[in-house]
Amino acid sequence: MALKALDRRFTPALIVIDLQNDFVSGSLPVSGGAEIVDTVNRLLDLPFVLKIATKDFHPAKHVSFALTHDLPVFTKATIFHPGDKDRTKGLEQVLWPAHCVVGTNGADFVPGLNTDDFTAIIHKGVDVDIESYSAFRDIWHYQNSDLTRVLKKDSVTDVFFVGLAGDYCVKYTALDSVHFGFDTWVVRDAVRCISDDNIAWDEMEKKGIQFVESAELIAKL
Ligand code: VGL
Ligand code: ZN
Repeated sequence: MALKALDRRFTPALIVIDLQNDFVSGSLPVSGGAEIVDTVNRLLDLPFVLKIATKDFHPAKHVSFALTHDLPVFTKATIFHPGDKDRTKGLEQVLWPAHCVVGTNGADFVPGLNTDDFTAIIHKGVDVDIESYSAFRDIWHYQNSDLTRVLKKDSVTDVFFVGLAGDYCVKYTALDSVHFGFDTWVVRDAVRCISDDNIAWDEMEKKGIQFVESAELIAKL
């Protein structure tokens, strides 16, 4: 067993989820979001094989915005995929304040984030009528992004997640990372959640996501 552990390929990638102005100081601020930027920068100095960023990147009247439906923010509504002609695959989702609109400052990376070494930037939620929390695929799983291919091309074995928000885009991307066959880690002190409960952590742990602190990772990589 020990030998097997030694033989094991370990090709780590870092994925920085949605460290954008709107999630830190803009229309959908995640409490404590600004605190993780230094930690993320320290992790970006480590020898990850790939350093990938994601951006939430919505058109002005995106389906996930409350104003698109003339409803109050943070209400829940059943959203249907445009290709779902029978209306069987509707999913209940939160309607958000408008955020990360293409071409606005809210969609930009937060100031201070070291963006120099990103090998790819994955944009999500770019179609007006399709919502995507995960950087791998939309909420209905109609379409996959490039992310799996990008990771497999470099034979990535382990994916480490940091960023915002822990209970939405980090969680759903990490769950999909498990689904697509990667050993999946969330760097606990480099993530902040919208809701302050621990439901997201429990759900991730049950589904095979592992947790690590940035200091452990810095000591090991
Ligand atoms: C996110 C809500 C809406 C996130 C994105 O990045 O976690 N949350 N869009
Ligand atoms: Zn969004």
